[in-house]
Amino acid sequence: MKRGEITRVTFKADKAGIFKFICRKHAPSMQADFVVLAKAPQ
Ligand SMILES: [Cu+2]
Repeated sequence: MKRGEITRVTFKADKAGIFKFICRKHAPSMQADFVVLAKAPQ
């Protein structure tokens, strides 16, 4: 992804958990967590 641009990405979130993603250019100050919730029981 490029700075300042809106980008669309797709992925398969098939595992619940907290996943860290970082900006390589500004690591370690620019990072975030991506949270995938478990599927609700049906
Ligand atoms: Cu950055």
